[in-house]
Amino acid sequence: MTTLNSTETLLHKGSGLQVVVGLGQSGLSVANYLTKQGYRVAVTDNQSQPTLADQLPAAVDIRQFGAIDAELLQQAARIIISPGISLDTDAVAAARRANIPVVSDIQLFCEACTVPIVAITGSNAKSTVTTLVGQMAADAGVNVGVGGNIGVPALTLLANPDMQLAVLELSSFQLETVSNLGAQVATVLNMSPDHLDRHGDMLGYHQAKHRIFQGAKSVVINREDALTRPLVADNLPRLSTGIHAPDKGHYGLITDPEGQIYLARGTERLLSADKLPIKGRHNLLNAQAALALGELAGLPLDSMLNTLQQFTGLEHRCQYVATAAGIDYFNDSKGTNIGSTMAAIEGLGAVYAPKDGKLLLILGGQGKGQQFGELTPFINQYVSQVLFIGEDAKQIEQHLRAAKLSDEVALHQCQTLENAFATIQQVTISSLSQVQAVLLSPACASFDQFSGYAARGEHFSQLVSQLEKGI
Ligand code: UMA
Ligand code: ADP
Repeated sequence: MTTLNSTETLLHKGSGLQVVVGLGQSGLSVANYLTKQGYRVAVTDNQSQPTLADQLPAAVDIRQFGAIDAELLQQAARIIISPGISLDTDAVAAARRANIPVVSDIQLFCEACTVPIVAITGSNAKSTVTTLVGQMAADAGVNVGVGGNIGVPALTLLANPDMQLAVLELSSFQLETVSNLGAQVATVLNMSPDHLDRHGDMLGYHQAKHRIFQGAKSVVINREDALTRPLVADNLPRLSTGIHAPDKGHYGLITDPEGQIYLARGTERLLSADKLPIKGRHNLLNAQAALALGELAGLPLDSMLNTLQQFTGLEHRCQYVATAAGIDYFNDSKGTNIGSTMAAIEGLGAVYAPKDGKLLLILGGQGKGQQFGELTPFINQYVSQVLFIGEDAKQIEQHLRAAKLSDEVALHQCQTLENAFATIQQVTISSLSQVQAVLLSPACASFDQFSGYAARGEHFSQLVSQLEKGI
């Protein structure tokens, strides 16, 4: 570890010291990228021994771990902040007050990237649509890089010299420090409350998300959600998606007299919905978004329609796990905000509730400042039992009760997933419960009890398999 003395400080300021704040995946990619560019790079992280420290290039000789080093930040020519770290963190806020530029890895990426970018954000469906567009491009023979919030730091895509197209999933955390992204096509897929603890309120969250449109050459808009509409010039090429019959050239759904639903472009029926392996109304919107983004990125329609017929969806997103004692179990651990949980309840409710079956919903974790009362109408319609787990369980129960929850919905405080499974056994032993499906869709982050949503989903699946085996 090195600390800077005052002479070094001057030297570094003059030569443009780049300070990387946070040594997770993105921080490591930034350190690698900037040292290769010949910059002097320093890294600081709250943890005293970040696990990725031994992967840092040797050229990074300033490593301040154990706290984010405010003095080091004051000596930066530029700060590259990791998405998990708030701009309000004391040391970062002080550096901003001193007019030191603070950017994300995505800013470095868009400044260096020479190929068209498909930029995707939204409260939900980002990973699904990003993966789909990436697959559509690959199936069409395009050398495509897929990265960003999806778990592949964007800068690592630049290692591919043959890349022809970059498809980026972007979070509000990554976007809040990005200017002039200049995407070939950009979209905000949908907007529902999320990360309000970081952005303060819906306005702050909306402003961060809409930075994705800066410098965009074309846009995709969700007609069902006014908050996705960008403030851009009227003559900017645009395509829209929605659940109703579309205008000429736009995407939507057409229902024939027999009730069969089709993905449509204008009056043209493209594909019958039952040909899509991914199910539910929300996935019909996701498929349209991928088609519209692909079209504006120059991908051929026929090839994209073939991809859609092969795409089976991602793990932990309303994923069927197993049937135990006649009850179907679904893992929607990636349902980490109320918008995604609404979509999951509606999607499964449409399948189970008409058969007189009611859903059992497992909810809870870290609530991120959301208003859980907004879930109540969906719960009243489709759910008979709610089991709460995690840090904010009590608060979530209070929100539901305060929002006209039906007396017919039973509530259980369980704290952990293990306890929830004990409760499931007690509840479902009675035939009166009518529960036909159990849905883990927590509407919350998982970090109070798990290393992430994937670990939470895997734990859920393990508990289901124990139930199946009667353990
Ligand atoms: N750290 C601090 N101080 C803090 C918070 C974190 O020092 O106050 C340090 C931690 O000790 C750790 C490092 O910062 O060493 C972690 O950085 P990070 O949280 O930014 O995580 P990365 O590993 O860099 O991963 C990030 C994204 N993480 C977040 O936005 C929280 C990943 O998205 C993304 O895949 C990755 O960059 C590559 O681009 C994950 C995510 O949870 C999947 N995203 C959120 C979401 O989808 O809801 C936005
Ligand atoms: P993200 O990357 O934005 O978190 P994912 O594709 O991983 O998006 O899906 C996250 C959650 O959102 C899943 O639980 C999924 O069931 C739900 N979801 C998928 N598509 C939509 C949609 N169009 N609207 C609302 N929720 C959705």
